[in-house]
Amino acid sequence: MKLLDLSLYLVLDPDMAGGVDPAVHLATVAIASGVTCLQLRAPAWKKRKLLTLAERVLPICRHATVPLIINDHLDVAMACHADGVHLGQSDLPVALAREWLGNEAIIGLSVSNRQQLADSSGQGANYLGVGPVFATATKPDADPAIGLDSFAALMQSKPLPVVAIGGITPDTTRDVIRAGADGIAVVSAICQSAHPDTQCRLFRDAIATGRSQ
Ligand code: TZP
Repeated sequence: MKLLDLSLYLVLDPDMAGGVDPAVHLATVAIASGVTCLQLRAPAWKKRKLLTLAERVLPICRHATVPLIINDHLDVAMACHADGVHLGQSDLPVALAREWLGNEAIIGLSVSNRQQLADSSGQGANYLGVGPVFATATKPDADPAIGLDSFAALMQSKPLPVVAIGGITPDTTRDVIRAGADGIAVVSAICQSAHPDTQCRLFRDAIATGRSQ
């Protein structure tokens, strides 16, 4: 597997970014500003359009050695030779993704409660996305927010590296890292920002502060 640095994990929503061209631009800016892992997540898009975007973003990621992960769609991940796939609890099983993508692929799994966290062990994922930590409008069908204290309690028995997701901003990043997250995954706070470069740097600073405390 490629080196997996979960520190600042951008979940790029191309609709939020303004479409295909703005999404490609955002990927470039975000990677130049400290994003360490990039996921494409376009729940409303047809696969062909997602594949087209992925094929444009992949060389940008490769140039910076930042892994490109595709949300949900194993076939799109395979078609564009992405570095991996991120799966939800109701997507195809991790074991199948591992079989199809091979040992080198990065496979992430979403987890939103203690039972799912315990069950995630041994499935073959490389990392977990745990959330929503805070309330978020980005995923209307998300489970209720876990809250910082319960998130910290979950981190006591994490079986794999964890990115925290859901409502995370530069202001809350330090606490989430101190609670035990290896990194943070962000959609709206970067995709809707008028200054994504500055925003990414604020996130990086907050991550560093959280780790130093
Ligand atoms: N999974 C759990 S919460 C969430 C996903 C994809 C959305 C997070 O988006 P935001 O805008 O960073 O709160």
